[in-house]
Amino acid sequence: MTKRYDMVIRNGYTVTDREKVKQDVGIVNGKIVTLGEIPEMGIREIDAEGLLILPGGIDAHCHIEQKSSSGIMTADDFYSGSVSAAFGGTTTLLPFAAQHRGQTLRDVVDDYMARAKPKAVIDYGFHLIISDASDAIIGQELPAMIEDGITSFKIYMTYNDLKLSDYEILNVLAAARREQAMVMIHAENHDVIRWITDKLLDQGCGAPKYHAIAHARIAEKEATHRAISLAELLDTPMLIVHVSSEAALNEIRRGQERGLKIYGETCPQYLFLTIDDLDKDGMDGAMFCCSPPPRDKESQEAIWEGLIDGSFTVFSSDHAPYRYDSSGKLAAGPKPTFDKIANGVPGLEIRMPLLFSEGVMKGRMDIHRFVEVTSTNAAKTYGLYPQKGTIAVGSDADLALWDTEKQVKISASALHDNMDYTPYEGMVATGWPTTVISRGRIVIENEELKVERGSGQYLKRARPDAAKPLGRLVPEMDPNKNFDAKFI
Ligand code: DUC
Ligand code: ZN
Ligand code: ZN
Repeated sequence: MTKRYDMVIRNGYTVTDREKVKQDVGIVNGKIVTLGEIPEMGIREIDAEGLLILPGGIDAHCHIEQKSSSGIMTADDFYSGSVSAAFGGTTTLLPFAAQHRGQTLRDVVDDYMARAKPKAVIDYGFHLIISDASDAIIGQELPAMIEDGITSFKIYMTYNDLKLSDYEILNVLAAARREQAMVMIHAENHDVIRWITDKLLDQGCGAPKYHAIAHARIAEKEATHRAISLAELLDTPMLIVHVSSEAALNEIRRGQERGLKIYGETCPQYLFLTIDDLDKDGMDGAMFCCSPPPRDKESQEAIWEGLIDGSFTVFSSDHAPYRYDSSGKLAAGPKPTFDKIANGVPGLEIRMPLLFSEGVMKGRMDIHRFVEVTSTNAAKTYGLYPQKGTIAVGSDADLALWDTEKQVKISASALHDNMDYTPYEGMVATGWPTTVISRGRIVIENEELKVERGSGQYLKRARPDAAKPLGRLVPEMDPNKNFDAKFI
């Protein structure tokens, strides 16, 4: 007798952003086709007794096989990166396809596609990083990329080789509004950072901890305020990435309170690390240098609050893995000044388990909110919902079966990325995904990888609803009536 289901998962509780239900999950051809009681047997039967069945995570901000603007390659390629993500319960990756000035967007995307296709073990899409905002790029190339399913892109307000001027940002926002793409922005004031850096170096203050002084909170707050103002002028939705401080978070809240489509993202490093980590012996603080930097205990609390109260939309890893050796953090020499240390920390694999452990298991965060910030909202924000990000009939069978009692001591040697350290060494996570399923394929089981290289699929994304402008602006400015009119 032919079996109707490829897989049936029984005896577990499914958990979405809305509800927790004891029900079976029936899967055919990689899709969820039945939820409820399933009398028939599946070709593959999974017993989820005692486990929670969550949507697979979506990591919407990670740097994989990406060369930094100073030419340093991340330690993870699409194989090690995707394997590591899967071991931590993530089933979809949205890394960056990063344009270096002078490159066409088409070349950039082709290049990243060619790297990812033979290696990724879970599904993936790309955001673009746009460093060249010339008319040709913004006017012609970008619309073609959006049409091809890359419906979000990141721009920078800092870094010499990436930074756009406010004028250029406005051009980019106008294009995003027209094309209904989501703009992600790295909001730090470049000149503030540069000025403080120069003063610190003049005084001989080059140790890693000064990275956090140079990347002052005020630089993040000012740029966040300015970015939101520019988005408000053009009525364009915008997502502020990797928010580290209460001051920047409050700017986001104020924008949201004014009814703007402003979204915020935060990351594990702002919940679990502080500036004290950058002040470790010798150069060890380099392992914790990322931008914006981890702040203090009070900032951690404020960031937790924003995650719990709904101010943040997504929780991403910002995995930017540079090894603690001459290929990565110490590429500029054995004792570089802080401004020469590659920015970034790894976090693909620990992103969900640490938040689950410290948030859900310790009673700070509701499990539905956990699902929302680690999966559902990313799908909605980036045009993947309801294919990804939920457990529903018709959705991809991307699932993580969590054992809430499993304890794991985090260590670099046990993680599956290609790093030689983890900033979270020694932390103990309670709760870990033990079986991870992507499009009905078992990816991780019994602590083993079960799929082949290159079995992940590229995701052509829709234009996100979240990227639709509010459409409430005066279309043309009448200077005699309203000198403050907004327009495009
Ligand atoms: N910005 C990122 O998004 N990731 C790593 C470093 C940075 O500045
Ligand atoms: Zn950034
Ligand atoms: Zn990043």
